[in-house]
Amino acid sequence: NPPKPMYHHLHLHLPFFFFSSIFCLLTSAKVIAEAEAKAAVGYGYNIQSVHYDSSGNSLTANLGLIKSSSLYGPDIPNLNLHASYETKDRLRIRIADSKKQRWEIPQDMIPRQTKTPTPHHHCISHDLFFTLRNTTPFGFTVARCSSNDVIFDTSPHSSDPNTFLVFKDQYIQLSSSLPHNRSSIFGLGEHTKSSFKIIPNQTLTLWNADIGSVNPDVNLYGSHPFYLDVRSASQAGGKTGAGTSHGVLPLNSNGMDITYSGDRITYKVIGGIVDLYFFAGPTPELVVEQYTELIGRPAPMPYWSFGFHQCRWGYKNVSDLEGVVAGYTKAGIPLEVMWTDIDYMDAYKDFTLDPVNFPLDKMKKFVSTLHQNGQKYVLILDTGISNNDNYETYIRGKEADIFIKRDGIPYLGNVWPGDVYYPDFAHPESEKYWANEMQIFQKALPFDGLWLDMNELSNFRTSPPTPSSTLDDPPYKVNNSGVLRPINNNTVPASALHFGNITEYNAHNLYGLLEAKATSNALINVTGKRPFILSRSTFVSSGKYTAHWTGDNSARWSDLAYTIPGILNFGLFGVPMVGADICGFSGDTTEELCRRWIQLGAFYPFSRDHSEKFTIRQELYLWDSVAATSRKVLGLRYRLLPLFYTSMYEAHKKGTPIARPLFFSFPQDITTYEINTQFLIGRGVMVSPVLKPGVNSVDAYFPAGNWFDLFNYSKSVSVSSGQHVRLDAPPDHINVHVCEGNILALQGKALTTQAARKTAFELLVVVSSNRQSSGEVFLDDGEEIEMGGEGGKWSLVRFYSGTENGTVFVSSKVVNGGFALSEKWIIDKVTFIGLEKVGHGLEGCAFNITKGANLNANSDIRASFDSNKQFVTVVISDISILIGSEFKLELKPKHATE
Ligand code: MIG
Repeated sequence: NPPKPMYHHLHLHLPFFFFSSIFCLLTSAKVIAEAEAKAAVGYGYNIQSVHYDSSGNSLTANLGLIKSSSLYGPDIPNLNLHASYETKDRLRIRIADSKKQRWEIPQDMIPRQTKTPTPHHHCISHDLFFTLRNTTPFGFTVARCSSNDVIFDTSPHSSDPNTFLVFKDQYIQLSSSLPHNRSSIFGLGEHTKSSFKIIPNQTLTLWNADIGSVNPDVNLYGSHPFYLDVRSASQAGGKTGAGTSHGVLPLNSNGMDITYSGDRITYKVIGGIVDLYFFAGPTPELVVEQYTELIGRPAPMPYWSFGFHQCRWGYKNVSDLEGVVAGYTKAGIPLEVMWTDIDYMDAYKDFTLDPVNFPLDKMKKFVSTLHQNGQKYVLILDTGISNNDNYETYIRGKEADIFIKRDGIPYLGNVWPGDVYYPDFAHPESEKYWANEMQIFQKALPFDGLWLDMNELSNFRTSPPTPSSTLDDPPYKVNNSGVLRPINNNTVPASALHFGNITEYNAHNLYGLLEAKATSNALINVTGKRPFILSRSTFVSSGKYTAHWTGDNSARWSDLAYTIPGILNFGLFGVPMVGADICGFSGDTTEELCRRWIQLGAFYPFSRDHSEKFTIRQELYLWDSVAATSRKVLGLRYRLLPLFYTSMYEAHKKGTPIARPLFFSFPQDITTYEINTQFLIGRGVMVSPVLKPGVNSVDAYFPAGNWFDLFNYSKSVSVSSGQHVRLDAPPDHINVHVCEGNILALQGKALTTQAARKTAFELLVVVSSNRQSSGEVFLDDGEEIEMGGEGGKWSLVRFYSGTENGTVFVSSKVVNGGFALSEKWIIDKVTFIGLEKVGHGLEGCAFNITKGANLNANSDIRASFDSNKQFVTVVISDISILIGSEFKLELKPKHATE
């Protein structure tokens, strides 16, 4: 065994970096001999020189290769490492070839916010510190000043070359140890997972592919190399409190395998550079805020898109569509948006209509009727443009010369229309082309949103590799679809070229992002409204442009459960508007599965029923029990629309997901890190679905506090510390609870969001004995391009509740009241729940509005006990308070009962 290396820290003049040197007799010869005995992937690098920037913000080191190895191609001999504090919460470590420019995601594809850094003082304005270790080979660590907790540690194990930095043209390896048992990591998608927390001993592959999400653990449609690391309290007397969180993003678009063992994470990437960003947190919420500050905040979604959507592959014709819409109306189930899949097209050509089954005149009438009824219409677009000389969209594309090329000519793929060419969204002219096609079609048929499918890119043809190219068949093979399929399998070959000679090899994972970006810009230009786009393929920053659904799941109970980790992951990735095909895509669903699925799906941020052609029909009105439960759960969803929409606003401003893991609100409760079957909407509404057949109860985890059933306020769960509780979940019921400390602005049930928005607000004040309750509501017209932008027409109202001199109150602060006042929105009901019996047993209490006006003279007040006689509910109804002006309402005890 080699002697243990000893480190000593050398304090430099600029105090924020430590520089450590190895101090031992370990000979490099011995290390190399051992490495050779293993797979000789690489021998690492040594530090040759270090330069500190005078501002104290950054450090540059020159690295030299110790010895070359031949596996996966020649090593790059000289590297340049640059570590810098970009903001007070963000550290960046970039390692690149010091001689030659390599592929990096261009700024115009993903604009990174680059501020001129102001001098940062190590461990004063920053909580992260970077240490370069002058070992053989070299390594670096990132640690937290406040606790000394090491969050990333690339120190090589001299006997294990798999821990060394390797940097070749088509193979980059970077490895960090992680503290055993103290680090819970989330993210690294897109994969179908039964566990939200990433389980040790697996390889997570990122290479966008048209692989159904029914397949667990393999690479799917999108790539997000970001992870969130939530630490449990350190045992060894350290200062890390449970829930202390940070984020790590290797910003790289190339294919990669990420292996995770529990105490080590290793990236094996087939191109680009090392461009690592660390986000200091220290709460999960702050990590996502800092991450989306870098990559861009989520796009606002139109208000209507929070309504319920119905889709199916295989609708036969316009009367089939009309029948579905009528079915919903007749059953009294909300339907906001009707969709058409590829069936509407003429021979699967984008921007065309099947003249027989979906003729223009009938479609126009259909869409105009939807619009008259306050409903919307969304249609699908596939990426491949049919190679057909009579097809104008193709002719214009050919003339604009914007198709992806290979060997100097447009590359011919094959998808639904047969042979196709793919628009190159890296081409500066492609957006104009795309917008023009959209404009022509929009004029003919005023659709409200677009669904972008097959953009991985999907190709029914697998073209043979070009023999001379190392791109089509790289030396290191990522674990494509779990079976080492060639990267060219069913996609555009890696040797194909985008504008500016960008290879498909490098830009493959970016296609869906670039298409969504072009589509978003085009829609804004064409409609002048806030766009709604649903994209299957995504990458880092896609949330700036699009919503996402988890793709082709199956009508099985396992897939119902997978949807929760899937949706929570996209929240972390900055794509908060996300859902899964309700009732299951492939395979025949059942009444029971569909019933349980709509109970859960009613609370997905994006709520859409969708199914595959040739499966049985699964519209919600088809079974009486599904219809009944749909009315109930979608009824609650529509009452909660202001919460969904206000959460959208929060996501847009700060990146905070709409559907959140429990640990976002309860980071110190380490049990929440393991929860895969429940989630929160916003801060305090918890959804605990049934995910198994034949059961009438659910074991739900409740973090400490008082929780109230949102369907029936008098049913409560109180736990003084986190606890699993068995709840009744009869066939028609899903458990949805609100936690003490929250104030929700609810509206009335309705069949469309437009109708729901015309109802008065109910303020639900969930009183807390140990803290103030609060909440907020954001209101605008739901479709202006900006959300909460300067000069926009919007309102934001915050609510507070607490106790003053034994009197419970609720009051508001209005940030911007004009819009709400112009809409004359009122609160006609204030409900207090969770009042403690003692002191507030308030039969016969009174209320008083001490600020703001009650426009109604006939107000009513009633108090009641909950079913355990533990809490009191007080309902003040028939009041009329303008939501856009500040008010204060006090509850006056007359005499306590019991
Ligand atoms: O090759 O358009 O994920 O939602 O129904 C299948 C037909 C293409 C895949 C999508 C799915 C959609 C289907 N599409």
